[in-house]
Amino acid sequence: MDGTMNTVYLSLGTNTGNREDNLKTALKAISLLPGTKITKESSVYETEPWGYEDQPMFLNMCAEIETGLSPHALLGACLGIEAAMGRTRLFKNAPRTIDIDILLYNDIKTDTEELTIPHPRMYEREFVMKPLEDLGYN
Ligand code: PH2
Ligand code: MG
Ligand code: MG
Repeated sequence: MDGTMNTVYLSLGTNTGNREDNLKTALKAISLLPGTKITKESSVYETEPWGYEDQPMFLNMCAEIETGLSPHALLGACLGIEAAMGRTRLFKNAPRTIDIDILLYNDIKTDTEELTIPHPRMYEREFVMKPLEDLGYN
């Protein structure tokens, strides 16, 4: 980290356990990451499961953060928070305590095996685009 701050948009989703608490716990953990602060939070939306439909309703929201972490460091941090919150990955689109996805990172484009920015499916997902609008993105 060299002191440069970057503007990042994150998507959060949860559909098991106490979903409100899961969002709060995840936001708190994000705010405690090195060189990171949360600058905007969207409203929280209850949404129908997309992709794999036979599972509980989600709560979704987006957050804008300022961070000195690189895209890959931030990805590692988000996966670490997911794991610490008990996230398991039984199958694609399975129910989860928390999913934290990097949507946008400044205006960079990157496409590696671990990380694609902008998030490749964000524009087709109402549960992402609606909360993102709350943050002034359009
Ligand atoms: N996340 C998915 C797949 N389907 N559906 C809703 N409603 N909300 C999500 O966050 C979500 C989903 C994959 O990450
Ligand atoms: Mg996701
Ligand atoms: Mg994810």
